[in-house]
Amino acid sequence: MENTGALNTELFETDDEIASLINDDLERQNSHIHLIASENFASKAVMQASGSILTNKYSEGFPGKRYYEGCETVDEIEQLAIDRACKLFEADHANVQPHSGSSANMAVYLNLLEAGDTVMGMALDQGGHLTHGSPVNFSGRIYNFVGYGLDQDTELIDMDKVKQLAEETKPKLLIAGYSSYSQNLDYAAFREIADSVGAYFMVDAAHFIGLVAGKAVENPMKYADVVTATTHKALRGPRGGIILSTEEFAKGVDKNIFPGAQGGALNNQIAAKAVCFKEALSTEFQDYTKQILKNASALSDSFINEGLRVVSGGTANHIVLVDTGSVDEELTGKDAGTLLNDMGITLNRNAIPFDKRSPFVTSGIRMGTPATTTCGMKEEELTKVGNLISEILKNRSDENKLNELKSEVSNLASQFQPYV
Ligand code: DSN
Repeated sequence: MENTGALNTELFETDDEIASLINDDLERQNSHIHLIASENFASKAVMQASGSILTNKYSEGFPGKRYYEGCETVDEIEQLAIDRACKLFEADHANVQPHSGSSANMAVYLNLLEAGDTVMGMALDQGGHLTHGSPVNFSGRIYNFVGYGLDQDTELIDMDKVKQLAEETKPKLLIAGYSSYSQNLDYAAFREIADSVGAYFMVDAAHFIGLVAGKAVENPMKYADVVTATTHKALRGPRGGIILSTEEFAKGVDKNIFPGAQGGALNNQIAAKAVCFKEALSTEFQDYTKQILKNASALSDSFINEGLRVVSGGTANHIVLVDTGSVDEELTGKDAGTLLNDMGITLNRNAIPFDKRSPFVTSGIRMGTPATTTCGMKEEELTKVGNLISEILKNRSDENKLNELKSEVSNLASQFQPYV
């Protein structure tokens, strides 16, 4: 990548504490192998738009209908972002203002539901997301969420059980989407279930919208009323959210982002989203997303060959979830994650389905391949990364061996830096 990530001197002159802390993180980003499934490295073009003078403009409203004067340019920018998103995702309508995936989901709930309504989503401890009804999140506090999960043997979503639960609970909204599930979703079956109980159907595509953009996986927009997503994961854009919908829901979505859930739009982030949509419309991006999938398969196979247990038997997307109990029963996700980070491999602890440990401790580690793929790694390197992780976890009490493995990690990371 032609992207040094280096800072301008102004920041050092104004605030050398923050400037040098940013440089510390640049060093961390450049020296580790990054496997957090929801992270990626944005291009310099995206970061330039995000750090631009557009941060100075207020623009409550939408292009052509603002509550402030002087919005001529930001109108053009937002319209470009909308048009590119509609083209990229074959959607009737796009709202590019959500500050995050959580605000995108909030706006959709505000549009489709009343407080107390029943909603079905994937339970957080089975692979769902905080905003799909966790009791400590606004979603679980305001709405009556019913969680579906995985079959205990196959660790796959059991669509018969989803159907049965929908018939019993009659949700007003059915949500498909995950933050730690490594298989594809059966949108046609979800749609049929939603229709059979008179529910709206929403897909939270935050994790895999980049794969959709690159045409590496099916486009949920063909089935859903509304698709929400973030732009900073596999899509490789700036931190933020997006809502795609059919024409029928367009006005409701817009009204519930502004004034419903948010105030002024972040014009710098919207410009950066427009840049990332342009990048994602390229054939290079399509190749990139196909490589993400190949890399995830290589990583998963590597664990299986090392005798580790990969949840749901492998991966069909960018995520690989490993049961740390398959290294040894005492090894928690927390301890594995901490040790690996010290060794230069960054990933996160994650609950495995039917986990007996708390979400802060867990019995699993979650990995994803978007970031390593951005850095140019291919199947050979991801196989190596899987071997290194397995070796580190198996030899975690052997200091000499760990020192040896740490230099192997450092050597590999130095050949695939995001910002050089
Ligand atoms: N918390 C994010 C993740 O890491 O999957 C999803 O929003």
